[in-house]
Amino acid sequence: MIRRKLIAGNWKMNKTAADGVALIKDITAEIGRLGSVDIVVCPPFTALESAAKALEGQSVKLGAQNMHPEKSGAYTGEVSAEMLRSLFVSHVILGHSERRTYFAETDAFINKKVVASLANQLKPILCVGETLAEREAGQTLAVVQKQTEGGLAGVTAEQITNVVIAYEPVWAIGTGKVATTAQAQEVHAFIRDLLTKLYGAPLAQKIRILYGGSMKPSNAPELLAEKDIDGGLIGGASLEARSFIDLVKAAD
Ligand code: 3PY
Repeated sequence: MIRRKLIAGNWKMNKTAADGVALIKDITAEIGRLGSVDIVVCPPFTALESAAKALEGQSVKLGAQNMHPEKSGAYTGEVSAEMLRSLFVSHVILGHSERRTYFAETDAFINKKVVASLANQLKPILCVGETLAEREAGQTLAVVQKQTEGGLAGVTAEQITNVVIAYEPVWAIGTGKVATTAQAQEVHAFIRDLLTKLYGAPLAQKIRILYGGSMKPSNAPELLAEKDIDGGLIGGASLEARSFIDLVKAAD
């Protein structure tokens, strides 16, 4: 089963709207129509509208970094799936470890967002991953299982191929430390097995599992060569056109 590789840039809290447009122009000038890799950029909310305009007619897709599960209401500072759809957003990162850690997001809350995103035709990029303490305590697979099953509760077989999973070991995020290829592949294969148990092999083989955590052009080719690593969720290296383009090319 051939899965198209997906490279998604998580800009986090970086780039004004104008900076975002400039970066998108540099990226699309070189790889806007690359046919063999799916590409998503995820700017902050404030840059989504201008990013959507800059992406018109391009094959690069637009993602958001978060959303609230409710449709509307008294949720100061939050943004709904419908609001994202109105800006031509197609993907949304959910359950990133920074949201789990700094904003105390639980699996149950993340699951509500996953369900709401799918109900609104958004493709969730569900992030899972263990902390260093959990890895050292031998809990990696148990943590990843709990987060994956928790995040996917209620997601149907009809919906599951619209979900992207991102395995992001927390100890590799923003630290410059990368999981070895073997460490990453072990967890990706474990997630694929779990998806097989939950949804059956034919569907599990279609689901993309990205690696995230200090992925950059120098380590990408080795990681992307692994059988269950279907792309990357890219932090720092997505903020600069050259490194993001090189990552996309590594996935080509
Ligand atoms: C990183 O690589 O730093 C990320 O957190 C990607 O989401």
